[in-house]
Amino acid sequence: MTPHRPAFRFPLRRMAPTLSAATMLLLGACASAPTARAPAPETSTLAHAQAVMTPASASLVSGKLSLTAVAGGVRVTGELGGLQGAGIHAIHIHEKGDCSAVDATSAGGHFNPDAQPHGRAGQGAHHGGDMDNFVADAQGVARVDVQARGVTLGGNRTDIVGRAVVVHAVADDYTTQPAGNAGARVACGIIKAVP
Ligand SMILES: [Cu+2]
Ligand SMILES: [Zn+2]
Repeated sequence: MTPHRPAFRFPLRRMAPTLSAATMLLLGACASAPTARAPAPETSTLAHAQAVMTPASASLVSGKLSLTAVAGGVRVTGELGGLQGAGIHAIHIHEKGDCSAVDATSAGGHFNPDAQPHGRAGQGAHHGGDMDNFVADAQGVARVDVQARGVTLGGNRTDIVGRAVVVHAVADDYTTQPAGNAGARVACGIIKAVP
């Protein structure tokens, strides 16, 4: 009789493709797409600019506004006259420095360097050109002191020099897209650097 060779059976270790927990974590991290990076904030390279406001849409609104670079944006101050008595009015920075159209539509829409919805400056998402409403007195005179946030005097992407300030017939509701339902454009002025 032939000696029976014992058949040593080595159990086949099933090498299941088990990945270590650490590897899984790494894979997971790589799988999730990186979140869109916000563009780098710019700083103003100019201290001052001004906008001489002239009537639009057959209004009598005019005046001179001073623009000053401040932390986080640009402050707009000055006096406007010729408004139709007491009332609340929208004021924005529009994308094009072109006030040639009689209704100032040539100034384009609100300056919006960060591709945001229309809103209220400093409160949630808003255009770079969005600013708070101002109030006119019974004589139709208004002292403006508002601020745009996320824009600069000089710089590159967020520069507002060469764009336009536009005043509207009624108040901005800070909500309606794309421009706050602020009515006709009653004054327009191109933003120019002050030497
Ligand atoms: Cu406007
Ligand atoms: Zn806006």
